[in-house]
Amino acid sequence: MSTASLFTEIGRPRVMGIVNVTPDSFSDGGRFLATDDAVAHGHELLAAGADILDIGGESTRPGATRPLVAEELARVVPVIEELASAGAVVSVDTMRAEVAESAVKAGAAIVNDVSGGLADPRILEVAADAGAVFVAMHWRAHGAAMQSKQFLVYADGVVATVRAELRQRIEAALAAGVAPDRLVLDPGLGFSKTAEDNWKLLAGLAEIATLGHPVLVGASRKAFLGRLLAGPDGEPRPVGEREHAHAAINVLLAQQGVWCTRVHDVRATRDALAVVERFAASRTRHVIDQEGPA
Ligand code: PMM
Repeated sequence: MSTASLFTEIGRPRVMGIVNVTPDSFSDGGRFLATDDAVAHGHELLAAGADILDIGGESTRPGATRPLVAEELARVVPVIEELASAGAVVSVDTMRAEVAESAVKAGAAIVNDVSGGLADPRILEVAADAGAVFVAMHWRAHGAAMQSKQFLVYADGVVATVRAELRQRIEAALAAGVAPDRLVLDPGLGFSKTAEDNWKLLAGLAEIATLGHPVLVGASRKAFLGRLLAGPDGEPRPVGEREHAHAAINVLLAQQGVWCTRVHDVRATRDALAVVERFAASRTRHVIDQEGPA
């Protein structure tokens, strides 16, 4: 698939299925650390209707320690090679230029950098030279520090500040040669954000979209959903029991014209989006029946 066709209108958000080849990701760490398990999981996600597979070898959870470059490469490159050669549209979830470089050589069409090019600025040139799509997420600090007080300050309100900081990432990406039609923005839910910030960003996606690039959102299984669904004892709902709420989030994302939703459970997401698509078709018919064809 050409990268340009990734942006044609299909009436619903693209679904990016997550393949975490890590020992310590917050929801599925350790489950797909072996290459064969990760590849098999990728095939399951494709069969469930994933449009894109996002393959990552570094956990970005708060407090995580970073793997060595060699470890990250050994985790992701063989998985990308196998899935890309099987025809999947592959994204690499990395903050490192060196990993992105090997990933695009192995067949990745998308570089998904949660730091938006801040952690290792050369990654922007790597994406540009490869003609890859670049996902620039809003980010302020690595796992160990990201939820500390200083990184939770949004002087102009979270939506306006995230928008302004993403605009700087756009400028950096374009200056490095990333094509404007290959640049995607992500508000970075949970990354130096409180639960309240995440909800404000979800409500303010239209403002992010006014920057003129497609928007990707990753809400799947995140802590703000666990907190929303906390029991009477105040304990957050466990990670594996947040999917119904996430289905509702996917409906909201579709209604706001989001380009892509990054998810663990592809089947549940596609089911929710099927409802949105069917409803939209029915509403169009209803309008035509009432008003006649244009
Ligand atoms: N979240 C995580 C990892 N990578 N990439 C993008 N673009 N957006 C996100 O919100 C995002 C990401 C953390 O979640 P995980 O540990 O389940 O992968």
